[in-house]
Amino acid sequence: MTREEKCANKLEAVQAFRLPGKILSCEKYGNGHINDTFLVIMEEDGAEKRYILQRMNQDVFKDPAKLMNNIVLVTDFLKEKIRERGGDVERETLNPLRTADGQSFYEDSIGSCWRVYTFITDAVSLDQVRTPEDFYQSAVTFGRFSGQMASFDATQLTETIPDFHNTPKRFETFCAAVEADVCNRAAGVREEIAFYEAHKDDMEYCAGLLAKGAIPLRVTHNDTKLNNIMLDMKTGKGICVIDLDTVMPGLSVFDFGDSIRFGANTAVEDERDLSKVSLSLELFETYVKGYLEGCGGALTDEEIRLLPYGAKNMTLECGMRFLTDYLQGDTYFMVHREGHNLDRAHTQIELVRDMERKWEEMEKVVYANKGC
Ligand code: ADP
Ligand code: GN1
Ligand code: MG
Repeated sequence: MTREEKCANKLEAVQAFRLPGKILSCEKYGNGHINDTFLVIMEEDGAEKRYILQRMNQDVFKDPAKLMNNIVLVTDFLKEKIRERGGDVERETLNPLRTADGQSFYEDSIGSCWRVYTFITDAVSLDQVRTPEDFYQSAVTFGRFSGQMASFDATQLTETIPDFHNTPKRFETFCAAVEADVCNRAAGVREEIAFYEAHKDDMEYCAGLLAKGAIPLRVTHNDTKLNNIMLDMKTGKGICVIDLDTVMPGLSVFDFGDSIRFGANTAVEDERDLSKVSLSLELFETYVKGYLEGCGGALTDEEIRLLPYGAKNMTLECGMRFLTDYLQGDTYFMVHREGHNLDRAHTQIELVRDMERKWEEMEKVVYANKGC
């Protein structure tokens, strides 16, 4: 079934949530690579109200019921925290709605699973940093999220994607994809394959330290892209962390690193002109400051030392995942053009090369800010 076919019953899904008023529109929305997201506009008593409808990607998330259980647990927990500090629970966390029969998601007649969130109003999610302040705000907000989740009982959570950031395992999957070469694409990407083979040791470094107990496993977000955060349109402040599908035990340095990979790149993730790709040291420093501030002193000295390694690890891992998906026929990430995953892999390779050129400066930035 194509994605369009899987989304055929979107209006049936909207109805299952008994949203008040009449449906004005239900259109594709946002730039996520995983779920099918729609903006639903309802009209009630002459006023418009917005909602986010999502078809959960069941190829990626095999058990929607367990996934939604995680989201309900995490958002209920966050609501308590927000109430304690007198915040606005409607805007500072995702709010999953219930179906008419009290379920957190709706399974339609062809097996597609849907959820609805209230729309976070007067806020934006960005695909590229506009000003360093945006990035600083996202750092503080993701850091604060990790700090808040420190007192959450991780044993309640299902691992929604096992081995999600197990980079050595991702490398094995990549090697198997090269070997299988189901689309006969490997011959055209020999250099890219060699790049990842040459970086095998780098991709084992953080995982090795975790295995030795040198860094702790924490409850982390695991998908800390800039567009997974909402910024207030008026104040510019980071208000809410979204896309909670991958909240699971993980490494703080990977949450940090994924933000750098996406947000401190001077080009967009799928830029074809590789001369635009580089690591902005200014944005790197901005994020270090904001993240350490947001975490509120929770990170150990070893975690702080490893921040540049987290950035490199996540850029290597993500690029290798894009290349793996290219080799396997683009079945995982949503693609919008021929070679889209390969273009994405190229930006990630270029970004790693630039990090390697700027490695000493990255370490100096972390050292200079470690007291933040
Ligand atoms: P994916 O897993 O595919 O990345 P997301 O949950 O990140 O899906 O949603 C995609 C986009 O939809 C986000 O980047 C954001 O722009 C928008 N979005 C998601 N949830 C909300 C919400 N509750 N309010 C406003 N916008 C949202
Ligand atoms: C996906 O869901 P989205 O678009 O926020 C992916 C991340 C990748 C990212 C690359 C569940 O994130 O792991 O880093 O694309 N999410 C999942 O842009 O695989
Ligand atoms: Mg997202």
